[in-house]
Amino acid sequence: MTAKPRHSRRSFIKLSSLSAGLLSFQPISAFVDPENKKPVVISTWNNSRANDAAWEILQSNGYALDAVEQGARIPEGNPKDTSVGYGGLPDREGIVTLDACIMDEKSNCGSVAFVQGYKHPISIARAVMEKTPHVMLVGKGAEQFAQANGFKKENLLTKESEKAWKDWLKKSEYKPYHDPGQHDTIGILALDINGRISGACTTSGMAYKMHGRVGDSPIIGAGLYVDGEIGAATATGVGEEMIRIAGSHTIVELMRQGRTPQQACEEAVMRVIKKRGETMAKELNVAFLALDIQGNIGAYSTTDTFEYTLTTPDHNHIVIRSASYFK
Ligand code: SD4
Repeated sequence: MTAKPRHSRRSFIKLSSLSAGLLSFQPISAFVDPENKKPVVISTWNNSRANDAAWEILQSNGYALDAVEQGARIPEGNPKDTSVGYGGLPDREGIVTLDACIMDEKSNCGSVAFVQGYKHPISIARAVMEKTPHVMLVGKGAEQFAQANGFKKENLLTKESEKAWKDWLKKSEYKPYHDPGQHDTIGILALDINGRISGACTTSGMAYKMHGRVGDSPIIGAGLYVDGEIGAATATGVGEEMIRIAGSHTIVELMRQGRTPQQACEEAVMRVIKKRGETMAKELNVAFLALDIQGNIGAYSTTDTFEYTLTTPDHNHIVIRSASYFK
């Protein structure tokens, strides 16, 4: 009797040809587990470079937590990404304030909010998780902690973002919806070859928000939730709506009750629509991603502008348009 091959040649060919020139992969047999769809990384929007960074860790049998942190750092460091980290659009006073959180399969979690002058809040959040008895630090306290832990303080307002803010000031009109061209907040979920699941979420928040406003992204249960026995969920869009329904936690609990990741995302979006009414919900970009510990994924949004990036042994950094309630 011949043993069933654990790894298909098809996976190998697809992965190596699609990834040529992007990354140097280890032999596929070192990490692919097609029967369990592991490893897998999924992130909000077109975040292929973030998935690349995460995949580099996952493909060498690395830890999902390291993968999501390294993935999240990519848009944080990219000045062209105006929704995250360096280059993020400021609040209405012209100040860039950042929010982030991270969570592992054992429900260890860390979060920072309303942080100014540090490019990588996701790594500060991880340090909060690993080095303090707390889950969340905000504002000056988070900045003091960052400084004490060797994070470099720098100016995050790029010339482009400053100009965009000055243009915005002419009308100073804050619309409670998110312009599709303007968001790339990253929520990133990963399942490693050993079945450990983790997530990270990082943002500069809604452009031109009130000074001091914090959205869903650093709130455990709203912008991100992970349960090592069930799966994980993350969110992007108008954070007030995710907070209102504790969106990411809701999705994980729905999966615990037997919904697929897709069904759970759809139910969470429907809850937002029910609470806000169709007329208002049509203006609100709210999107969820979910991943269960078997490697099944789900994605759903209110409006039809949401995309996500998926990387598995069979799908290398493909950007997929999500299903949505409003077409
Ligand atoms: C927030 N959810 O601060 C974030 C914004 C976002 O893409 O997702 N932007 O509400």
